[in-house]
Amino acid sequence: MKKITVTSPLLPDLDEFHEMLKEIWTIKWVTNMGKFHEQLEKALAEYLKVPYISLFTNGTMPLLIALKALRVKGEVITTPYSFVATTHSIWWNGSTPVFVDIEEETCGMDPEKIEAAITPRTTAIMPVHCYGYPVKLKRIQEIADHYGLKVIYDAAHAFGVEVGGNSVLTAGDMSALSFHATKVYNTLEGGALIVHDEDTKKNIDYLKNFGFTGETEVVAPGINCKLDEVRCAYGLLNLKQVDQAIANRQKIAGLYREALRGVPGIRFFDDMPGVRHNYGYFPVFINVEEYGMTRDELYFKMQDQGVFGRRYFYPLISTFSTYRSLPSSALENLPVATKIANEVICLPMHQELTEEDVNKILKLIVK
Ligand code: T4K
Repeated sequence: MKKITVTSPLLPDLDEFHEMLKEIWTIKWVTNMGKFHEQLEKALAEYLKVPYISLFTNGTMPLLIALKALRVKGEVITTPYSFVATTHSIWWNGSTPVFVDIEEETCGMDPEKIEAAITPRTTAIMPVHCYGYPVKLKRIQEIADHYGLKVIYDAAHAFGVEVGGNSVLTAGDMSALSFHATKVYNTLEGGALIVHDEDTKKNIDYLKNFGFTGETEVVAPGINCKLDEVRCAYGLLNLKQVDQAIANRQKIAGLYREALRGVPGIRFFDDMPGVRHNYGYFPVFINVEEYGMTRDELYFKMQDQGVFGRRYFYPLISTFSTYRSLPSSALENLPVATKIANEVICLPMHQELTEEDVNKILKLIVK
């Protein structure tokens, strides 16, 4: 039986990649901000319509480096409905995560829950553009400005997402991207931090390279999270085909929506007005009473037939042992996130899915 997985990596043409590898082998400059690193930063800044970008070895380290660079301490308000790396970055920074609930319409942090979570120790907010759906940027910024808080967006899912023609990545103080193999755009492993000015970019570049500003000068206790030349070359090639990949994904989203609209007990997201989506994920939410089957019954029934969706994001981060004793992890504080985590299945969604695959998946869902 053919296995249909939730995602499949976008891979560059092997011959073209080989040509670039030959060049790297000739030059023998394989890491530490070489030619392809410089080219990829430039190309991505242009593609993403952002002024300054710094590449990283994955999408977790830019979150941590953002917290360090902005000297965030104390408590950081965040969402329990995400990949665990979001909260882990706060923990690694030595800060306390404070969870607030999400809103059903985007699965992002509910801005109206933020103020009640602010204490004298609060210094920052870390929302997530979950599935690439932008959170309420304006409202979050208003609250942050009012209370003097930093905003670091976990934009791991938001590659290429635009609101009103502007990149969603320019919101807040900094935004972190993931270029993991499972993402719309990937460099195998990789990531980036988007910042607003040259000085901050310089600082971030120092921090990701041990704090070195030159051969003999170290200005800060930096760490090593650089992206090597091989992955930068791979990333340059993938950038050429990411628009086509997004277009293919958009077509699949259209097929899913057409077939699932009106099916009792199945909810899904439509495009948001004025937003350029990247179709990274296609979550559906199962209402057991109306659908007549639990989320897990459907999830495992699909697996039995070779269809491997994923329950992103179940369980909630706030239920993991490291975090469950935090006061903000209390279930009554997170009713919407708890409900959504029990309803969600991300259906297979990637550039290579065929109509036949999609029909097979839909047959299992639409009774
Ligand atoms: N913030 C958010 C909101 C995130 O979602 C993530 C990562 C991060 C921060 C941190 O960014 P990174 O430091 O990871 O760059 C995956 C990814 O590993 C993770 O990057 C991602 N979020 C998360 C949502 O999903 P898993 O444990 O579900 O991956 P895995 O290995 O089970 O793969 C899922 C499916 O993808 C497989 O069933 C098949 C397919 N696959 C996967 C890989 C690795 C392939 O076909 N080929 C592959 O090479 O976490």
